[in-house]
Amino acid sequence: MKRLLPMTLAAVSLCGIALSSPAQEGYRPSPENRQARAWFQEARFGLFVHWGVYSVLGRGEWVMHNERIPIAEYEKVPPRFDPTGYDPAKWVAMAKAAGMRYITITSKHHDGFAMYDSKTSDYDVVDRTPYAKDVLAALAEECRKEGIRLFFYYSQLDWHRPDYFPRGRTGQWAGRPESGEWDRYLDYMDAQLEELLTGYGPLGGIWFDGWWDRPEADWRLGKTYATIHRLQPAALVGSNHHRKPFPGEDFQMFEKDLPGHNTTGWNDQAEIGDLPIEMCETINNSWGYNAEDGSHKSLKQLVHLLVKAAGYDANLLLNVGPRPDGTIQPEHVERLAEVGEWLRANGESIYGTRGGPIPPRPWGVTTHAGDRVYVHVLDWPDPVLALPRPTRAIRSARYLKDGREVPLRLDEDALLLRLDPAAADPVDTIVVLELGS
Ligand code: FHN
Repeated sequence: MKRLLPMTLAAVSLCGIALSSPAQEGYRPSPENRQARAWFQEARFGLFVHWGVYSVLGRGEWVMHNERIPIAEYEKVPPRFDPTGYDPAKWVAMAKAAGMRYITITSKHHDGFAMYDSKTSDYDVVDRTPYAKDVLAALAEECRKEGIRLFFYYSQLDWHRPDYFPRGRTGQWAGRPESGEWDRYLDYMDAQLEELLTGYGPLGGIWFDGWWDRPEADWRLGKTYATIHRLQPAALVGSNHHRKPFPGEDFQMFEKDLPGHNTTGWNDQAEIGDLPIEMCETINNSWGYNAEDGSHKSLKQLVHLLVKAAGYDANLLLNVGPRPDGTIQPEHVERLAEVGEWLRANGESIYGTRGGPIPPRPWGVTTHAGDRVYVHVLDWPDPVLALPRPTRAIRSARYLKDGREVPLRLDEDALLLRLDPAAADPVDTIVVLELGS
C-alpha cells in the first residue's frame, strides 16, 4: 500500500517559527462579512473537492513530491487530463442530496496547476489539457443556479513556480533553478486571487493552504487579505496554517482533528480563536483521487464526524477526490447519499445549532438552538444517562426519531435520563430537551 499521507506534515509544521509580518492588523469585518460568518456557522456541512491533473496518476495530490517527479516529467500529465465525464450539475446535486450547503474546490493545489482559465499563467486546464475548458466556471454557474455557496481552495505553496524561492520544506525535487524572486511569486499569487475573486461571481470565501511550508517567510498576508476583503467583503478568508487565526481571517479550520485536539501532530499550536470553525476530513484516507485507497469510512463514522464537529461548534467539510474522467467514485457517492438521508431525518439537530451547552463527553455531544437542546448519544453507556443539572426548567424530553417521551429525574446536581434500549439508534440516539424559562 503506497504511503497515503503526505510527507510528515507534522515534521513540516512543527519546526517553523512564525517571524513573518503581521497579517491584516486592525481588520474589522464588514457587516456583509459578519452576515456571511453567521450563515457559515448555520450551514454546518460542506463538500471539499480535491481535483487536479494528479488524478490522472491516481496516487493522491502529493504524488509529484512523494515520487520526486521533476517538473519536466510532471508537465507530461496535463496533456492526459480530459475529464469528458465531468458534469458539475451531478456534483452539485450530489452535494445537495447529501445535505451540504457549500462546496470548497481546489482552484490550485501544491503542484501549481490552475483548474481555471488563468491569465497570469498558461499552466492551467484551458491552455495545457485537451479538455481546454474552465472547470471552475462551469461549477460556479451550477452552484449559483442551485443556491450552493462556492469557496476556492488556493495553495500558497507552489512546486512549479520558479519564483517560489527560497524553497520551503517541500518541492525540493522539482528541478527548479536555485534562484527566484519571492515578492514576484507573491505578486503572481495575488494576481491569481484577483482573477478568482473577479471572474466567478460572489464567492463564499478563500481556503488557503500551504503557509506551513515556509512559516518563517514574509507572506505579505496583510496585503493579500485586504485585497480579498476589498474585492468581496462578504467572502470569508480562512487559512490552514495550524495556528491561532491571524488578523484578517474570518474562519478557522482544523484538519483531521476536532477543534483543540491534536491526533495528527500538526495541530499542537492550533489554538482555538473566536472565529467560526470548520473541520475537514476525508471519506477514505486520501484528499486527491487514490485508486488504491479503499479505506472508506462507514455511514456511522461519517455521521459521528458531523455530529461531533457540531458538538464542538464546528462545521464539517467532507472531501471527495474526483477521478480523471470527472466522475466521483461510487463508494463516495453512496456514502454521501446515506449521510443525506440521515440529515433529512435528523437535520434539525445539526443545521443552525451551536455546540453545547454540555461540553463533549465520552458518550457523545450536545447541540442547541432556541429552546431546544439535542443530546446526541453516540456511544450507548447504560440505561441511565446523567447530565449536569440544566439551569433552565425542562418542559419535556423526547426522542427526536419518534417523539416518544424519555423518562427523566432531576437530582440535586444532575438530570437523569432513563433511556430505553429498544430506542437505541445504531448511529446516533438523539434526545430533544425542550427548555422552559
Ligand atoms: O497538503 C495538503 C493536503 O494535500 C490537503 O490539501 C490537506 C487538506 O486540508 N491540507 C494539506 C495537508 O495539511
